[in-house]
Amino acid sequence: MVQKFELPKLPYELSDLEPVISAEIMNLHYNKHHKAYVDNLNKALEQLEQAEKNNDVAQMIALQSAIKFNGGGHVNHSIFWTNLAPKKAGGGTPPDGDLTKAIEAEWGSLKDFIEMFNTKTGAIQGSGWGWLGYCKKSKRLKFVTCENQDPLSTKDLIPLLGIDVWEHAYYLQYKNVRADYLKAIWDVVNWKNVAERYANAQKG
Ligand code: MN3
Repeated sequence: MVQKFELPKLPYELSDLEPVISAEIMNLHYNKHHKAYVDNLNKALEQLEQAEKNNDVAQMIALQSAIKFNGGGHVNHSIFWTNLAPKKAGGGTPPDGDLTKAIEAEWGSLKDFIEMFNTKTGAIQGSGWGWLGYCKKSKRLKFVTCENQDPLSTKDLIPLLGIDVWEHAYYLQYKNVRADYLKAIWDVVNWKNVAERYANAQKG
């Protein structure tokens, strides 16, 4: 029997990111959308196990896109929840130390970084994510966008900070104005978590 994946515990209450992200959005996003990625990943992995038992290569290949989509969705959202924090828990407090220096080295200032991040993430056509990642080969920070639920591992980067711009992440509150959601979300970015991820990414 393959290991079942589970919905990770949310590190704060559904209403704690208000007013930036409403409790209603958080409830649907976490309890419905993320839960569905977890359930569908588990289902696809069970089917894969069966296909392997049956030596059914065609079925193994057919399952790859479901595994990529739902596995990516699970991985991405698990990072996203920890990339955010309520204001009272330090959300929005700018980073310091190594991460700040690295951001300044690539983009000049934190303000310029956020402006670049929002412009490029705002321009994603359809559903996707904007990501700050770490490239082990060049030992540098990189910004990339990903379509659908493609995880950052598909770009050979270690994920540090991801912002979900699927409509389910903002539409109930910001309607069609993705730019307003992107402008507001930095008030609940958990830079401490991003800095920890950066420190870990540089190790080993
Ligand atoms: Mn989402």
